[in-house]
Amino acid sequence: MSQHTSPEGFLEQPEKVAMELVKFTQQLHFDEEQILDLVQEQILPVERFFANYTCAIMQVETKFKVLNEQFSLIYDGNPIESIKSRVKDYDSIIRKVIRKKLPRTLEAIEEHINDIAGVRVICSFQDDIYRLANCLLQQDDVVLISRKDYIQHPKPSGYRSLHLIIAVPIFLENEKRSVKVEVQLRTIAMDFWASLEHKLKYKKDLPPQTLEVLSQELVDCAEASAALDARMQSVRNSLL
Ligand code: 0O2
Repeated sequence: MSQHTSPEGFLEQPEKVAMELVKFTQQLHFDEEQILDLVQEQILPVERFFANYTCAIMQVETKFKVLNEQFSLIYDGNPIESIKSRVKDYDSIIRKVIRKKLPRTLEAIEEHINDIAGVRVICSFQDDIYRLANCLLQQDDVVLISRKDYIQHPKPSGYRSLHLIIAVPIFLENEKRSVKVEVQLRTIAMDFWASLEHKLKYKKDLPPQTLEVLSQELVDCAEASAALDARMQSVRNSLL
């Protein structure tokens, strides 16, 4: 049987591999039911794999929604402006597998890629980011794997956010699993900046000189936006 019929093959090009499998089994004179069973057998582990991350996202989103409600009773207003979540798509996972020279197995991907599930929490004020992160990490079912503070230590690009890699339990039909989630906490200003800079990153057709000018402009914008966050925080502190 073709090597592409493994679950790893499905990870790369699921539709193409499924078609290949159908053609192959037709040659062996399987009936339609057998073909569908075979395809299902190959796809199921991949679907389960991604479903776990969707469940973990739900858990983490709920935790933040609860904290948002709680905080609104203590402080004036909700600390969270919005939450954006996503499960990383096939293409991005495979690109990362290649970049990190990982084996193309679900086990290796699960072990080494930490941002398959991503939850981005957008706050108005910087202090709320740390308050929310601390409350999340105090919960006894949340395990902190790593913490990167790009607010205190911005990237050379000007990127600022607080990143947490955590593991949370999900409860399935017959088992409990621990699933990793990347949480990015940032202010509205940090998010606005990151969205624009992300667009520049994927603009491949710019002349190098223009790219350099725009990158420097974005570094300046990041500094201006950090100053704005600090001023807004200070006004808010005076109102509390
Ligand atoms: P996407 O589509 O946003 O998910 P690794 O995750 O292994 O590649 P590392 O060092 O753990 O490497 O990751 P890092 O740099 O701490 O965080 C990666 C994610 O943070 C990125 O995800 C972005 O979402 C965001 N990020 C980090 N640096 C920048 C930056 O300079 N500009 C912008 N706009 N976002 C940044 P991905 O995987 O790039 O993609």
